[in-house]
Amino acid sequence: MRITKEEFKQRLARKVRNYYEEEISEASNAELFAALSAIVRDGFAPQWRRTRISEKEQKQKQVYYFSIEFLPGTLLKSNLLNLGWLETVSEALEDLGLDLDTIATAEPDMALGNGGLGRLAAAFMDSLASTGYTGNGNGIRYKYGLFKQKFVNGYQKELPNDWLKSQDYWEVRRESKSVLVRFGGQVHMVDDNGWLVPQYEGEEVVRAVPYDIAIVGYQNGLTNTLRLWDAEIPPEGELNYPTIEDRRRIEDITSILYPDDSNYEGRLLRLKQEYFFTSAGLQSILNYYVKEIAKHDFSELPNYVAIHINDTHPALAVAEMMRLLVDKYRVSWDKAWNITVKTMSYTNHTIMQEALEKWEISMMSELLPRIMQIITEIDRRYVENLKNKVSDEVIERTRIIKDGKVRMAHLAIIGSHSINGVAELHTQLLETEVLKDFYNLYPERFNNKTNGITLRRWIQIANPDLSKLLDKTIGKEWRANSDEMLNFEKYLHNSETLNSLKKIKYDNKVKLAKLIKDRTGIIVDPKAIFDVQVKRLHAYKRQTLKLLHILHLYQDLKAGIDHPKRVVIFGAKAAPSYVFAKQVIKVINETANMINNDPDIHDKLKVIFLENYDVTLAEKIIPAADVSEQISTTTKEASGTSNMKLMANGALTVATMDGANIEIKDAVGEDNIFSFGLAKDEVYKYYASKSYHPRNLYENDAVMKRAVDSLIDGTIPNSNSEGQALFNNFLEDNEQFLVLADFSSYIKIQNKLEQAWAQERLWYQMSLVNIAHSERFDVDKTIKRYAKEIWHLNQLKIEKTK
Ligand code: Z16
Repeated sequence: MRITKEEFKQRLARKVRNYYEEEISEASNAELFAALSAIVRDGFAPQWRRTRISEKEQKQKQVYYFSIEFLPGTLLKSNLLNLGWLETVSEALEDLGLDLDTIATAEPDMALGNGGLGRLAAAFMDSLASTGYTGNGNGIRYKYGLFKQKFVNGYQKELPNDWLKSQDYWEVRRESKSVLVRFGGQVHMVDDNGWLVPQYEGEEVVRAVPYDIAIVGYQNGLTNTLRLWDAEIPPEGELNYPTIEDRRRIEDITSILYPDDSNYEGRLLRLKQEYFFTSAGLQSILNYYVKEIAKHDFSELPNYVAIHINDTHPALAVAEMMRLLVDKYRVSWDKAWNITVKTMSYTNHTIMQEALEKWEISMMSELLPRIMQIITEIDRRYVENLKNKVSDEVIERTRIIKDGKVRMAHLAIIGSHSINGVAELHTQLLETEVLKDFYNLYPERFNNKTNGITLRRWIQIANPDLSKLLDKTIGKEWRANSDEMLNFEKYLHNSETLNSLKKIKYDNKVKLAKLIKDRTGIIVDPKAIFDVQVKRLHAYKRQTLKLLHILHLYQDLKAGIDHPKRVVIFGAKAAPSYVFAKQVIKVINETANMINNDPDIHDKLKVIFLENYDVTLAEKIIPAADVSEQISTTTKEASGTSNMKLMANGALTVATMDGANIEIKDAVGEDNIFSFGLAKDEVYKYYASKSYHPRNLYENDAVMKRAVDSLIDGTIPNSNSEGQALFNNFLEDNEQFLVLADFSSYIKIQNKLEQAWAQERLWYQMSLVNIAHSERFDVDKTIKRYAKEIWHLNQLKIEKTK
């Protein structure tokens, strides 16, 4: 549905009058946002309804993406873009003396995720709709999103993120679709006409109420649904006279997002959350199937429904599906198992041991007695089936239950027909190292799906000037079809284009410099190299290596050795309980303070650690980056996705050959990336032979020693104990992230980068190549592979709106 400027202005005036009895000129920014978002909702409502009707008519197979995190950020501009209204609305507002970007600041950032995994889930939602598939999200409507980060004396402090305070403008509560989820109590199996069915006693009943969020496809008339569940007291009759305590316990289930990225916490409440949204989602899928598709013939289920398990948090879906099929719908175990495996697929996002979920049997039996029985039976049959086919060792290594614990990854693998990693190297490591027993058992289940990013958000919305340059050079087609971006490479020797690229980057840097000034009071020179590392704070991501480089540069400058001007920009939240990560934050903040205030340094080097890195802040930092730091210990970063966003915005990557960095290098060629560090085999050799002795490196390298010593010799003020902690960590025998092993290689590549920076034309040529080849990481390509190779979906036939 197209809109004209005049129509829009009329609608806006009407909304503001209806809602607030005001004229546009009197409305506050928050009021303007409320009115504008209402107009957008009215805009997609007809196509949301039409999509739902078409689904019922065409009965196409649908995917349900189960994820404990979704991290969409803000939706106003992305909905405007996807409706095809962005330009018109932006210009109309300008006519009225208003500014869309200002109005957009009133929208709270929907931070229902920690980092890469949650952001990927949100990108997949946007992409499923934009590529024309019917895909549904299934997750949790957390009352509090990921904490807001503040620095107090250089220490991280966490504040609650009360994003619903101002109401959510995009969600629709659908009480009629509520279901009940049961926890605890006792279960007895009783005979009912020859079928053993569970009888529950003393369990707690929770009402799951869905809130649906529209996911508007990119100018294609399709709108999908992201369904987030809220936990509430069940209606009268289910629970007699709930006390305040009962109410609190139930509402707690969807109260907070666990703030750990790639780290597992064995809390009961987390297990409750996992079962809550998994059970609610499956019940609502089966309700729909019974009503709209095939009554009680479940053998057809895999032809209509694909369920994706995003990491192991929703892995209970395997057992819950069995429970519903066997107990509720009375399908035989073998048939139900066959249906379950054909329906489920699973993505692994990490090889880090500490991230793997293992729930105590005792905890699971108490909270989910029937589910624990079912898992025990799945495990028993798994062992039984493999007896005499493979060695007992393989069975013990792969079975679900081991040492009193339920291994969730094993449940997901055994219960799914597809298991994928998120980058080529990661999948290869799953097959040959981490999951090699499973790979030998089920080689056909394993496949790779390299992650992607939505170029709609990261180029079209975040970098409008770059978008216009692409339009001008290669035409507008790239906005719908990213293959076209490869044509940008034809402009490699076009001076005008290279100059435009330089100007666009400079303008974006000026804007970011203003933000930095406003938030920190620090003035940075937009002509300096903007060197960016934005991601969660984690030892394996090695913000520490960047810190050592900063200390090295500082010491060089103090000693009269010159370097080009550089502004190092960090954005990173640490999990609140992650002590080492918080120590790193403190040391970086104190180092920044020291350098930024040292008159000898002037503005040769600045270190800026921006508070509260989230999607909204990413949209401001990434378009202004010259350098992208992707320096994880090789083998540890499953994929990474900030690497892709930065590349798409023309930043040059400094990269270890880890995760998707390898594929970035493949795409741009080795001359257009700065790669360094240990290779995968060298890392594994160190691990296998336990022969990494960082103290030897430190004693024999004066440059390294100088940088590392500055952590403990009083150079950096106010961080003695934290500096000492980092120092001890670096020098620990067999330190697992190999920071010092990569130090000199890192310094060398940074020197090479400085030389490239001095050759301006060359730099922007490299930048241009990176932009052109970011098409390889367009999430639409990733989603099409999932749709074709894992979910077996067909596109919904829907009329494109005029
Ligand atoms: C997460 O964000 C990731 C892995 C994980 O086990 C848990 C969480 Cl919350 C990240 C990976 O670290 C990152 O490499 C990857 O790009 C991202 O998931 C999406 O696949």
